[in-house]
Amino acid sequence: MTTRRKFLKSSLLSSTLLMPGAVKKAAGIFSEKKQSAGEHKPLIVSTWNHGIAANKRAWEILQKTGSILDAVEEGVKVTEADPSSRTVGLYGFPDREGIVTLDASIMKGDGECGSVCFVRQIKHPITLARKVMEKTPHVMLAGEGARQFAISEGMPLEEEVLHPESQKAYEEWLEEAEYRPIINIENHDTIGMVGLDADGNLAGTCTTSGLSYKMHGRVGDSPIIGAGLYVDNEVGAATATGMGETIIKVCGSFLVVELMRQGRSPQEACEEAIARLIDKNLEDIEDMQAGFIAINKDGEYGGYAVHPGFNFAVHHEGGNEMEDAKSRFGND
Ligand code: SD4
Repeated sequence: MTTRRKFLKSSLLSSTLLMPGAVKKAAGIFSEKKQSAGEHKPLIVSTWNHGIAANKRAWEILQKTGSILDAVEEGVKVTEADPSSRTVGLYGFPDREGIVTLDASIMKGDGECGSVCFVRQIKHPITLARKVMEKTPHVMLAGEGARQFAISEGMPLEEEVLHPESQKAYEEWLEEAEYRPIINIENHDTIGMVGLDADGNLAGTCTTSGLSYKMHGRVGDSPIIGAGLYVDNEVGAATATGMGETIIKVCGSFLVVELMRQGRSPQEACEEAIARLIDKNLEDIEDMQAGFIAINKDGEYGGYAVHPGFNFAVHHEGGNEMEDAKSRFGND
């Protein structure tokens, strides 16, 4: 007997067989594979000015190992270890209690992913996130559990001392202790990186010390798969920066990838996701920055933000350059 489920399946199959390729692509039914292994043009894109140094390192690793996963991990480690970064890694600004807590995520195009959040004393949270992905049956570890896992993996714990600049800024902030996250002004710049290798494999990373002077325990979008980062080998990859709460509300990076699956270019997908994000966050929009970057399998990329000020670094075979993102507001 033909069950209803079987009937639906066979009628869907026969109707999709009759659809022209372009219609199927627009309907998100399949992604056309134009290129095969070895034919893709490698590309690495990452957020903000620190993206240049991170991309450079990622590109070197890609040339050396051929692994896009190694590349995006090693690339953002440059920023995590940079003593001049107040926004990524242990030299970042602290939370309200004067403690630096870190969030990070990593994802491969086959859907494997790992993340850590609210973690202390770890110099390279991105490496810890990769260990969660590769060595545990879980996707995400938080706080003390993440730290214990790091210890069990032989990762050294760093001393909890604020960088002198962070200490000074924190003491100044304590005078009023007013929580006013104005992201471009506080220059609170997460690094998100997405990359494509010559075989068409994608990977991405995202790592941050989160919003400065956040509530102790606050976790942003960066370690949340689908919000701060999403990667799908069938389509492309996206990552986010800015006010994490607004990004989480729209599953931002997942949204960008799904829009590309439906046929949008990376640029169009970022613009549409920002429009959705603005729509869902109208009350806070004046003081709130958020931005996305995205790449697809064809080696196209895009970036877009709510307000001006967001930029990203693009590394392809021709070089490594900064681009200013267009934004929804402030263009007149
Ligand atoms: C967060 N998205 O924790 C991060 C902060 C950030 O540029 O990206 N700033 O919400």
